[in-house]
Amino acid sequence: MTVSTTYTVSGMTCEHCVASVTEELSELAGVQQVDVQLASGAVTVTSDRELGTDEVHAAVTEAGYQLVG
Ligand SMILES: [Cu+2]
Repeated sequence: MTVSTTYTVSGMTCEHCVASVTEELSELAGVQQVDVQLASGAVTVTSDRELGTDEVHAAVTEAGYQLVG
């Protein structure tokens, strides 16, 4: 199965932020692709399983940003 979920992350201001969020989310088990739109804060994560909001929240927090939706 393939699941794509779009989250909203606040606090990202540049490509370095995008790279940090992408790196942390990519480390979650089963994640295949992470697409970040810097302007809107939309982060789409594609994975081979359903991700828990808690683990996504933890990864975004670890990167230094806020999961707001
Ligand atoms: Cu930045």
